[in-house]
Amino acid sequence: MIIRRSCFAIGVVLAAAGFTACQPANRDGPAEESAIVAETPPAGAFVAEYAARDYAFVGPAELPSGWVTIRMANEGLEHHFVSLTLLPEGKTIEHYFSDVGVPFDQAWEALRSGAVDKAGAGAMLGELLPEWYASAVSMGGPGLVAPGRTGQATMRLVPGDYVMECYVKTPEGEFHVNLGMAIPITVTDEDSGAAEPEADLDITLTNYEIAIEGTPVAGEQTVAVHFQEHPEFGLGNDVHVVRLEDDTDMDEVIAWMDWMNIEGLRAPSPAEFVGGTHEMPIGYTAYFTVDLEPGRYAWIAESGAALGMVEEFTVE
Ligand SMILES: [Cu+2]
Repeated sequence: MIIRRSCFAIGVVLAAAGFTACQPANRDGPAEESAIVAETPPAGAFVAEYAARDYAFVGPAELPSGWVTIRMANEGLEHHFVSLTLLPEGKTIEHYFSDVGVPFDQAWEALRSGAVDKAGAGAMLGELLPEWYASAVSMGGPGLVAPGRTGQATMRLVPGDYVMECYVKTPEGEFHVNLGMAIPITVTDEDSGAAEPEADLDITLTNYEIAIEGTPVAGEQTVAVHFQEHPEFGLGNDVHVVRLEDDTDMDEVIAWMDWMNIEGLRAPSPAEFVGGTHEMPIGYTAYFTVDLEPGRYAWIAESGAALGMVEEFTVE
C-alpha cells in the first residue's frame, strides 16, 4: 500500500488563469447513479464522476487543471475514499507500485505479524522508501464515505501524472489499493474554467488542531479546508466527518483512523463517515460538501486523531 509522503514538495506552481467560465458536468463517469445519495456540486463546477466499487475506481483517466470537483459515489459494501498523489516528473503508477507500494506492504506485513511495532514499521519505511517519494505531493480527494454515499471534494489541480487510490482495508486486512483501487490520472494543461467554490464553513488545519469557523447547520454544507501546517514526518493533516450514534465508541473510531493499527481502516468501520478531504500542501485550500442531517458528528483527522485532532459537534 501506498500513501504517505515523508514531506511535501514546495515547488508546485499554480497557473494563475481566470476561473470564470462554467462547464457542464463531465459525462465520462459511471452511467448508473442508482440509489446513491449525492451532494450538489458547487455552482460553476467542473465535475468528474467516479464510482468506487469493491475494489475498483471507474471514471475518467484524464482531468483538466484548475478547480476540479471530484465526486466519488460509493457503490460498494465497504467505506472508500479518494487520495490523489501528484507524482514527480518521470514517475508513473508502475514506479509507485514497485517503489512505494512494496515497502508499505512489507511494513504492514511486519506490523500485522507482530514482527515490529509502529516505530519499527516507521523505521522500515524510512529505510525502504525511495528518495523520490519525498517529492510526491498529496493533492486532496474526497474523504471517507460509507456505502451508498457520495464524497465530493474540489481542489485546484496542477498539470501532471497522478495516482488515485483508496487504502481502506478489507475485513481480512488487505489494502483496497492492492485489490484494484489505484488508477493513473493525467491532469492536462487545459484549464477547467471552473470557479473556486464558496464555503459555508472554514476549517484550518495545524499541528494538531482542527479550528472551525462557522456553525454547521442541517442540509448541504460546503467546507473550505485551509492547510496551514503539516507534521515534518509522516502523513499530513486532513479532515473527515463521522456520524456518531448513541453507542459509538469514540476511542474505537480514533484508533480506526490509524492504518498502522491492526484494526485500523479495516472494514467494517465502527461508525458511518459522510465526507471530508485528504491533505494538500501548505497554503492550499480544498473544499468538500457534506449533507448533514440533525445528529451528532465529529470532525476527525487521519493520523492526527490520536493526537487530539477530533472535534465533536451537533447539528440541530
Ligand atoms: Cu476503498
